[in-house]
Amino acid sequence: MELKERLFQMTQERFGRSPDQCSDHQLYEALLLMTRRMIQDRPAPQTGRKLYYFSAEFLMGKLLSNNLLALGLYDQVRSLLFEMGRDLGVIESEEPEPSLGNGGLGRLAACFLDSIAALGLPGDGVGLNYHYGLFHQKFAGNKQTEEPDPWLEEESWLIPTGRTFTVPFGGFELKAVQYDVAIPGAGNGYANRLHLFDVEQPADQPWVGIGFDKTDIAHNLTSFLYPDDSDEKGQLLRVYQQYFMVSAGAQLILQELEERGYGLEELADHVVVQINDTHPSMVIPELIRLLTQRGMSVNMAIDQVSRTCAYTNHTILAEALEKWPLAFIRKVAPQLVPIILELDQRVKEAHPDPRVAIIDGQERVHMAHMDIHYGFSVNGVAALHTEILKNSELKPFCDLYPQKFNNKTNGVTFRRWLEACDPELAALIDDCIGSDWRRDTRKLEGLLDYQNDKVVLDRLLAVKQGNKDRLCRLLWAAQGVELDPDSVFDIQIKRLHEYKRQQMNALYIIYKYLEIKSGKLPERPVTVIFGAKAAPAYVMAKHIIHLILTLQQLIEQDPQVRPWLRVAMVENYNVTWAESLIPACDISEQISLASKEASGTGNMKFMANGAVTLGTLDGANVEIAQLVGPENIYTFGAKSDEVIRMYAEGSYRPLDYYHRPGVERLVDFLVSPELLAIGDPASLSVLWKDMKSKDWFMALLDVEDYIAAKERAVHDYGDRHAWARKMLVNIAKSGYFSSDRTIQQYDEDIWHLK
Ligand code: 26Q
Repeated sequence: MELKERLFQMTQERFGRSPDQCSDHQLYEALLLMTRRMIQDRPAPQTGRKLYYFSAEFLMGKLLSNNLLALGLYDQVRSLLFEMGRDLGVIESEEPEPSLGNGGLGRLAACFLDSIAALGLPGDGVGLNYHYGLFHQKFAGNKQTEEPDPWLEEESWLIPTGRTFTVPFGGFELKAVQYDVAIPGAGNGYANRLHLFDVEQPADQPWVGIGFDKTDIAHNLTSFLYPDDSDEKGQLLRVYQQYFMVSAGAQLILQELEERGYGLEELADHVVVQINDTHPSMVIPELIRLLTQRGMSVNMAIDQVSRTCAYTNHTILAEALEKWPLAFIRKVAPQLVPIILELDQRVKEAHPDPRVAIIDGQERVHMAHMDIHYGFSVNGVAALHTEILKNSELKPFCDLYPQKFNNKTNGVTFRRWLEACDPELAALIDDCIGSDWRRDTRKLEGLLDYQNDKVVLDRLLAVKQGNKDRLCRLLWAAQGVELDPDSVFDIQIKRLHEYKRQQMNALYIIYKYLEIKSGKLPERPVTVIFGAKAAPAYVMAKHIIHLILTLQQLIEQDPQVRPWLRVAMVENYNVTWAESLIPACDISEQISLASKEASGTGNMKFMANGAVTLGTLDGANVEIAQLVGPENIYTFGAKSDEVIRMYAEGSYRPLDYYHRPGVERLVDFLVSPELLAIGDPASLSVLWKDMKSKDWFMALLDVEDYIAAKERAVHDYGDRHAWARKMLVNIAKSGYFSSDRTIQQYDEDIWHLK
């Protein structure tokens, strides 16, 4: 059927009117229904083994344009709408963004699903259908406030499946209702699925004042996504969520195994489970429970499950490694306790070293330890991260099982993060090297031939300028913030965390401000842009947001500084904002304390869109630096081994750095009369004291080097062709960071799906 007819039929069926009589939202809904039907009929790839990617988070972003692109219909739909005097961009903006993730780990899961389907591999996601995504962030009085973030509408990408599973909890049971989101493979006829489980009777209005009833599990289990590990409230509900997800998922696996005609004793031959950080780790004892319940011996069940499950570690921050009190598990899922005790007992018998025990002396269950002992693969997410796991954080385990440890450097899907979000850049690349790079991003290296082609370099600069202009219009429309599109756009967008060091970026702003105030005008104007949500209970992160917003206001009000330095913080930073911010970026801020950022994935997206990285040698920045060479990246700061040594010795003293001549005035500005006049004195002084006395993530150690590196970048920006060459080399070398490559490596080394 013709596309036009399909759309007509859909609007008639749904709204009893023709497309041209529909509102933007009705048109969006009609396109959603049309696209959903087209992909839900697609077959799943069939091969020997099937992957189940278990994750508490899938940060999918909007799906309409993504799915139209995968179907190869995007241009056709756009022209069709254009003929009707409508704009696909406007229609797309009607789509609510499902924010079912905190940040990197959740977005990685979404990129992976896209790549698995595009490679024609059989792999489904397993997660939860949270009714409210991560909170909606607002700014009021230069502080973050949180509001509920409902994303489900009458029509969404969810497909009811009619499947349910009974999940037994201590003292009661709940039905898990399965919804699916179809994941089309770009350029092939396949579709995989994201299975999202929900309770049968979700609460309509889970909000009670600013909190909600965390004990009403039956109605609230899927209400909220947990804001990351720094939020310590509702831990028990978190355990209920985790068990609900893995129990339903494990039952689904065994049901599908049977449907495919295999016996339970063939589980490991036909199924692989990837455990995305420790949030789904209870899938291991749950699968063992289900297998033994169905008559398998304990030994055989443990063997099967150990050959089925693989674990990915995303952090070395000790506080983010999950250790649940055994008492929590006894309350939530008592049937798992004997199994976990048995698993722990076997470990203790084989390995008396208390560092590798599953249950520690305080009766806490170390989820990662269970994964490592009873999984067949443990991977880190960037080369440096994996080395740190092997040589320090998880060394005792690596000594036991060296063959289990492997690296899979993260990647991102270029279909969303270049083709869709930066179509003009994609078209320019096509003009230079043809469109093969869209299927194989390593072909982007062909761009290296154009390093001295002034015409191409000028076009590259023009594309960037267009993206900056567009971002300015968006920010003006959304927040009434007016930016100078001719300034250098320096962007740091990621969750607010002390280790990511947004506070160090704030010290740069203060440096620049003081320079301008003292009459030293910079070479060119700089705009520092932030986007970041702080976990509601993460007090220090909120102080840092307050500092940034207060600096923004101070500078806005100062006609002497404003022409040279601007600060903007995007409200409610999410995937959709990232899609506009990343293409508009000149300098990509990746400034975590070396050793702390497992990989980073924003760094890869920026690089692919022609931003130049300003970063520490941390996470995947190390690999970026190796690929582009020192000419095309600005690195600074302490190296990971120095940092690890300082932590081990406890030898870092922030006061030693605070007293350096250039540093003290920056830190003290936090409690200067200018800033105290507009900011919250209590908040600013807490931050000030912390920076001088604790500075756990060593911002003062690196700040001088950071400022120098940033000033060099801002200076180099002035030689437009030399800068464009750096942009070009970054794009050309970014192909390595495609999640298609990452997934191929997972398949070759871990999954063996073919
Ligand atoms: C844990 C316990 C209770 C509640 C929440 C959590 C929790 C939730 C989310 C713990 C951690 C997370 C998220 C971690 C995360 O996003 N890690 C990032 O993963 C990316 C993908 O591998 C990496 O690129 C980033 O470096 C890493 O920080």
